[in-house]
Amino acid sequence: MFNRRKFIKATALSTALLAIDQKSMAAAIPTTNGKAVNKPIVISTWDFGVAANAAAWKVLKANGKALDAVEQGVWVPEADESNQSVGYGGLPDRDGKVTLDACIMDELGNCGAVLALEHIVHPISVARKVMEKTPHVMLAGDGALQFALEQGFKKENLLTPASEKAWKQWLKEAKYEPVMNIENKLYDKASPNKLPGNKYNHDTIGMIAMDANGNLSGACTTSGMAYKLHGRIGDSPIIGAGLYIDNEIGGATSTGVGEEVVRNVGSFLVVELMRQGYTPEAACKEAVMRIIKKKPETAKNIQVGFLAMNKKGEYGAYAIQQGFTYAVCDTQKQDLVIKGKSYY
Ligand code: SD4
Repeated sequence: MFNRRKFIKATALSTALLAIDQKSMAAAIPTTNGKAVNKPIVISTWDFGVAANAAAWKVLKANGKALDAVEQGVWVPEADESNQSVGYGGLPDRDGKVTLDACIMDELGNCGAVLALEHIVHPISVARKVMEKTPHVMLAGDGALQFALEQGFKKENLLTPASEKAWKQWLKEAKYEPVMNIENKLYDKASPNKLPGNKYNHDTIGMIAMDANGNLSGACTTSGMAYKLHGRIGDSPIIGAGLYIDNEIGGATSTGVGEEVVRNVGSFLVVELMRQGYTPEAACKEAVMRIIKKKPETAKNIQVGFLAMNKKGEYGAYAIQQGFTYAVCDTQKQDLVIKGKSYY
């Protein structure tokens, strides 16, 4: 039956589509249901995602694979010593050791992870080797380091003078509980909990890319929560928690207090919600609401943010606290930073 409202909506949509410029039309390939797919595209957590996306974009625009894009994208913050929450220069645990967590997942559901890896600047590449060269998914601690060295990675000191100084300052009070992801609420105020000399308290990079062939991959890498207990693992290297990719549906990644993400298997949840028809932002919001519902008092003082993309190249995010940003790079715009919506 003819439905007038649907017809008007459809006409408006075609007019809007016509308005898309030539450049983006070249990249927009219609799907079977007639909707244009926004690809290639890469998104990643926080402002520092812009530089990471730029490196990933080089791969994507040359028709490279999403898997290579996400690996090379997150190399940027991993190697950036001014970034004290990822890779080289990351803040150490309470024993002064920089221990890194990372995972990677491709369009076939292959994945690899390293947990509490020390001395290697690019844990994401070790995670990729675990995925490609072993029958396993995760390697931890000394075993992960041994494997990395066998694969030819160089052993380096990751504790920079700035991070060592911040740790020594922290040791003066050395509260048993590490200061968790308190974000802008406490962090921006002159608070006794403020971590000294530390621009990035905790921020993990999570990245999701879709290449020109429409295949998705993701990467997630972090030095984890500053001054954590030695051996503590967060959500970032856990497939399903810090990252999840399903090439039929989309991908999701997380940042914030890893324990709460693990408890709710956050990224898997977001992807499953998208499977049920949720938009990326609505799926992220629902995953955040689960955390808040289970622990309303805890949630008031912590940050968790989810970022997701579906197979149409639509994306969205949602966080508990304000201040969560993410970076987007597609054919339209290469350095977009978006403020994620939040509960508080
Ligand atoms: C962790 N989720 O280790 C990481 C830290 C982080 O933004 O993402 N902070 O729990």
